Amino acid sequence: MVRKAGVYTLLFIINHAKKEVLLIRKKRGFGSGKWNGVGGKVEDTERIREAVIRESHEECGLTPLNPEWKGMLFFENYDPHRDAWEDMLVHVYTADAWEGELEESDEALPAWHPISQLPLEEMWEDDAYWLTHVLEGKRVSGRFTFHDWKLKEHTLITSKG
Ligand code: 8OG
Repeated sequence: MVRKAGVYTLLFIINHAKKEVLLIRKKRGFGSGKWNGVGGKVEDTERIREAVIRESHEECGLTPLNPEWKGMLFFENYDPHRDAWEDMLVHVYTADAWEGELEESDEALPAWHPISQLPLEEMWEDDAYWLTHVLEGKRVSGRFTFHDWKLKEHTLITSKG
C-alpha cells in the first residue's frame, strides 16, 4: 500500500477592528471550490514561516507581518480507489498585520468574511471543529481521519494561545 506525506502551511489573516477573516476560494486543484485560509506545501529548502509568507503573497497579494504559530493539524485520508493513504501535516498560523494589496490570482479569489458568519458549508468538514478556536486566539492540536475525504474520526486538543 502506498502512503505519502507532506508538510503544509495554513494562515488566517484577521482584521480585529472589523471582526473579519481573509479567506480564499480555491479555483483549481486540491480543495477547489472551497473557502480556506491561504497556504500550501512547504518546499524542502524552506522554513515553515517563510512558506507561510510566500504562500500568502502568491495566493492573495498580502504579506503577513506577524505570523503567529497556532498549532498543528494532522490530516490522513484513505483513497479506496487507489488503496493509498495520504498524510498532511499542517502548521496553522494567524496574523493581524499585513502589507500589500489584496489581489485575485490564477489560483484563488480572496475575500474578507465576518468571523461570526464563516461559510462552513463551503469549507473542509473538519474546520467546523477547530477554526473558531484558532480565530479566538487559542492553539489547536488535532488529528482528522478521512476516507475518500469524508471525515470518519477525529481528536482535538485546544489550549490558550
Ligand atoms: O498547495 P495546496 O493548496 O494543495 O495545499 C493544501 C492547503 O489546504 C494547505 O494550506 C493545507 C490545507 N488543508 C488541507 N486539508 C485541510 C482541511 O481539512 N481543512 C483546512 N482548512 N485546510 C486544509 O490540506
